[in-house]
Amino acid sequence: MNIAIVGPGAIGSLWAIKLKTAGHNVSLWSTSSEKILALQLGDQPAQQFSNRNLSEIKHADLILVTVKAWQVEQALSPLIAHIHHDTILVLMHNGMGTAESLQSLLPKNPLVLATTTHGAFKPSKQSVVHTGKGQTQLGGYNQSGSQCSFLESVFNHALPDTHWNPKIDHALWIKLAINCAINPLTAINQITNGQLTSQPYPAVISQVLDEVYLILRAEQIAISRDELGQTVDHVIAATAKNHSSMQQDIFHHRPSEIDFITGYLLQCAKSHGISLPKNLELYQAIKQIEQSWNL
Ligand code: KPL
Repeated sequence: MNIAIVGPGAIGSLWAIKLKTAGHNVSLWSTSSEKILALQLGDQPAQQFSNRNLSEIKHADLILVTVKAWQVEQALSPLIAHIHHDTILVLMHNGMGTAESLQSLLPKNPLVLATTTHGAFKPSKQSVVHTGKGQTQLGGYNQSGSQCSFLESVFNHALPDTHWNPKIDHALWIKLAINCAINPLTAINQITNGQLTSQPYPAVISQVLDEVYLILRAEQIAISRDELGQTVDHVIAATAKNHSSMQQDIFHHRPSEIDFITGYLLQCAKSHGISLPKNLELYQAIKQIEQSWNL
């Protein structure tokens, strides 16, 4: 397939290398103005990719968008006029809420949503490290996207385990719940995920999840409150040494994904007429930190 990766950060670069190694024609669209970019996974030989080539965008069968949620519109708007209406768009990022706006920008294109637990790290512009093997789930957002289940074998062949999930909204909501519990607290307190098991955090996480659970129920996401707590505990244990993405963004004074994580949850809560005071407090604390950089 002709595949373009928009936003070759750590996860995008990992997929670029894996899909190219699997035999696809992979190009990149990054902010760098260089026409050719080299990427190297671990100690494997570097691979060369065409970069910012509009002809590759025009002929792409699939565009994998791996920028952060808040960058999706900005990254795709210069490309919209060049994207063929049959090109499949796959969104892979933390948080929710971007599919709605992308659907209105490209109403005819098949739209697929993805969530991954693979860990990747980019120590330099050229090199990528696969820090943790995980799972990827894909599922259709619109009707034509729902007909793209063949992508399971394309993605799984390049980087297992990948599954097609006809109920991708369920997987995305559970990932959102995990991010609501872990990301703001680790960012505000500048701690690792594992430090959330020390006092006073377990009680705060419990309050956050009680509120998230109200919205999961309102959205008819089938999971019990106990299972939700166990899922979050499991992720904290499995990623104990990690710094969450929001912890790193706040540390480096980069805009965080808060509007697409806790912000998205609060918007849904509002539409259901439900108030979530603990999540609102965490949302406002992150916003306050971000605003303090501009003072
Ligand atoms: O998705 C993550 C993130 O950091 O954004 C978790 C699962 C919390 C792992 O750190």
